[in-house]
Amino acid sequence: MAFELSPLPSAADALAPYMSAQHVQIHHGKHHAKYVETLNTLVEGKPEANQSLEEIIVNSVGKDDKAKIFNNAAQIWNHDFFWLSMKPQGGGSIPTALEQRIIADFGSVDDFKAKFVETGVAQFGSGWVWLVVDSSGKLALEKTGNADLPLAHGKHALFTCDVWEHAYYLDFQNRRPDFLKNFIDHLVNWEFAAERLTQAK
Ligand code: MN3
Repeated sequence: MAFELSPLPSAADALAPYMSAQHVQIHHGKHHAKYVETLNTLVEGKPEANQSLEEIIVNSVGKDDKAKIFNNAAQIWNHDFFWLSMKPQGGGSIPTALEQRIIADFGSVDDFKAKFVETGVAQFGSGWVWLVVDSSGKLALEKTGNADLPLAHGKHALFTCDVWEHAYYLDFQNRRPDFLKNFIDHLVNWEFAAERLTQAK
């Protein structure tokens, strides 16, 4: 049983003009697909071939001899989650239950958005920025390096944004802050995040 590249939740041009079709095609069809291809090579004939991505991630995190398997499995999970974290006509109004939690934990929606951009900019080098439910049950913004993800540390994510350079260079060149602001204002799928919040333990 081989891992497969998950299809995009909407057409490659559906996020334009905020994320170009050319970017989506390369990011999904080349970068994301490559992690799937590599993981299938790495797990061939091994117990991991019959495990879910989540099982592989949890079982391989922090193990030096499993680093390649962790990195590729985690990057598949991260990208699957990233595509689900965006939608056409994204951004905009936030479902009430989630908005109330954001206001309670960040002060205001504007403060939350500013902190999201700040957190993504603060990730030095490749990584991801996440809205998570932390161990005390509060919403928190977190950054992770390279392939690392909240799931590997027992945390529940509501959405993510890719801050690897390949995620923004084609549309935004070196302007990571502009890419992050564009994501939170025009791309983020608040309904998906609100649904994830209802699934938090
Ligand atoms: Mn990426």
